[in-house]
Amino acid sequence: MSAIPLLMGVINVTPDSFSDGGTFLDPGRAIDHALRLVEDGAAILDIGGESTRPGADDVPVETELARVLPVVRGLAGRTAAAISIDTRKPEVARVCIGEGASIWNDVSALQFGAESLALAARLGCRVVLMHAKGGPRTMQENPRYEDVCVEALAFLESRLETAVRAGIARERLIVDPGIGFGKTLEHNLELLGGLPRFAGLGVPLLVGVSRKRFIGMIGRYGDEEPGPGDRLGGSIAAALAAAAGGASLLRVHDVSATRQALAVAAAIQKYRTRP
Ligand code: HH2
Repeated sequence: MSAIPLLMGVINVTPDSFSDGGTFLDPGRAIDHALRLVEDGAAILDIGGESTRPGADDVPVETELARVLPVVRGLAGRTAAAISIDTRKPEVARVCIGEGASIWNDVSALQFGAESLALAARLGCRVVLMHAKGGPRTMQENPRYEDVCVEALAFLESRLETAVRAGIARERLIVDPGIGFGKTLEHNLELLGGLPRFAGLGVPLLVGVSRKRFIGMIGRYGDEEPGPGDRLGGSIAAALAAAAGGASLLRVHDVSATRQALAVAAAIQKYRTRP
């Protein structure tokens, strides 16, 4: 692990997110939670109004905006943390960036909206380009790859090139291998094990493993697969592995516990001796 990664705290303003759906649908609660995540150590707040869990239904623009906009407005100017809007929709990104968000986190890598590339170039915001195979509705239906790392790398390289050609400065771009987006347990592990290869893309690497299903699958003890709220230990283990693999940003629900684990791992690393 070199530098400690920055933490992006997750705020899902949705009724149906896989781990915290319904908890922060009230804007006041979402804002309080976001400010708490900043106190806990989040450098970025990622606000989402549409669940991208496998099988999730699409949400109309107006509904998504009605969920996220009061939260973006309520946080703008009240926190030193950067505000990120987690959306595939250019209409939602445009309004939220205008109201104080500075990062567009797009799980479709600016492919969902016909005008997304041009809009991101015009807005001058930072952009997260994430790899996914298929959309949320169908992505977990038997995803297949020859080699998931090679495919994700080629996709991200091509999206970076397309984004730069569209006028988005390379310094503004961040990539993400999209853990859990059209991937089996093994694909997720291959990506996490292969993270050092993503350094070759030459832009910061964001990784989101927090509370995801693959952690429940590995963490099964007896008959029960731990649910999203019982995946903290595995989420931290995966976050440490991602940091060791070169991630410079980690998207997490549990900011305080992750920050502490990263700090301890980094402190020990400084004293590591060779046999
Ligand atoms: N994961 C989720 C949502 N957005 N964005 C990036 N860049 N990387 C990720 O891994 C990622 C993401 C899914 O997690 P969550 O927001 O907790 O759930 P839901 O999509 O059900 O709201």
